[in-house]
Amino acid sequence: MRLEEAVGLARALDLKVVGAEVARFTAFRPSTLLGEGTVDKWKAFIAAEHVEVTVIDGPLSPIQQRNLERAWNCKVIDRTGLILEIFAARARTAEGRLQVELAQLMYQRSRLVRTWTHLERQRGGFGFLAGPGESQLESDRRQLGDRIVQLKRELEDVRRTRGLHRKARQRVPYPVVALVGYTNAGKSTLFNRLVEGRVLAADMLFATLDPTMRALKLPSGRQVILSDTVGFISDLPTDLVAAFRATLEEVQGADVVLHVRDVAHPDSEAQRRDVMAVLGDLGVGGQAVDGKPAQPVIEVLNKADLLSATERDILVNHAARDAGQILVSALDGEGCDHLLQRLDERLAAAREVLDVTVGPADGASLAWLYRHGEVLTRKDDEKGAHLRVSLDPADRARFEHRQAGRG
Ligand SMILES: Nc1nc2c(ncn2[C@@H]2O[C@H](COP(=O)(O)OP(=O)(O)O)[C@@H](O)[C@H]2O)c(=O)[nH]1
Ligand SMILES: [Mg+2]
Repeated sequence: MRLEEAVGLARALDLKVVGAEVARFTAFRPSTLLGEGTVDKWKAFIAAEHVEVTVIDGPLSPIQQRNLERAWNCKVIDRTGLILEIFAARARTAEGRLQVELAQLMYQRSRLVRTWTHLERQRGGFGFLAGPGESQLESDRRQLGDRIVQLKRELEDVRRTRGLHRKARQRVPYPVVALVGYTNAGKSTLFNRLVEGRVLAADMLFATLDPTMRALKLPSGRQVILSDTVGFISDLPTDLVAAFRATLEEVQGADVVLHVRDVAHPDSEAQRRDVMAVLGDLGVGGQAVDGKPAQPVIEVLNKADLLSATERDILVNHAARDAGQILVSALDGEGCDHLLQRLDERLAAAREVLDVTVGPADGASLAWLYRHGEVLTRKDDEKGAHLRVSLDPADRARFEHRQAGRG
């Protein structure tokens, strides 16, 4: 399972995985971590397959990393390095990006320190032997330190102005549906399955900007943006927790959250609790925050195709009694149409009814309301059109923002 997760993480970075194996080692090797036989075996494989990156799913010291890179003649990264790469590629908000950069710098700094201690030990503590190597490290370390201080300051600024994110959200033209869940739960497979054949022209915009966002049309004709997120990772190194949470910040702005679960996974229940706890901390799902109702969370019970008949019956029964759960298989498509319908219902249920007057000269606003909402009643007079409309909360906020911009 752990190996599968590591492969999943590598795939999240769009790396093509050509080989994966659990290495057992009997003795601790400070120089290369792995035993000589293992290093040689992989050296042949790496050369034959033209491997460009090797991931060691555990911590590597800088020395071990360098020695393995030399032995294998390819880039070698460890678990923390890999996770940081994923976060860096996926952080979307300003805060997320800063938080990830901060974690990266701290990681680099810890490695510099370790290299330095190592050199010092070799020198046996004779200060006068300090060579150019040391001063280079010293200055690298100082530069990193300066940048870290600066980043922390920027982060505070960003946090102070966090309310501005809401404005950014109002600019998104459709309700946002975010996929969350553990790595390997099947988020990306479901993402691709759901958008299959339903990609919109407007999607071109997102396709070029960001492959993890897609516009799609629900059965009712309602358009939404589906957003894949960074997955939860088991045994996340503690230094990376803040960076991980920052990558989930976009979920706070979502209109509906799809919590994708691998129900065939032995730790499925524990994973569910982890995800719900973190979402709760972020103010997603559960109770209303600041008078704003928390967005609905739909639990997507994925990998139905892997269940035994008995397990399946149990979950089918559960899901039948709970509108918040749906059994699907992203792999064979089972339940996916049902899921899209459920999404439609959730978005419709959240609709708000409001009364607005649109001036006679404001044809654009009128057209906007007809396009995004459902006009329930309309009366026209010399002041303009008086409408009663039902709108998604997200659209209502966008409409108000739009009107404020005009006023
Ligand atoms: N059997 C089965 N495998 C699935 C299903 N959904 C995803 N997978 C597999 O699970 C692995 C992880 O899927 P992926 O979508 O990358 O997970 P993510 O990390 O949550 O994005 C891949 O090997 C998928 O082929 C499913 O419904 N059934
Ligand atoms: Mg994925």
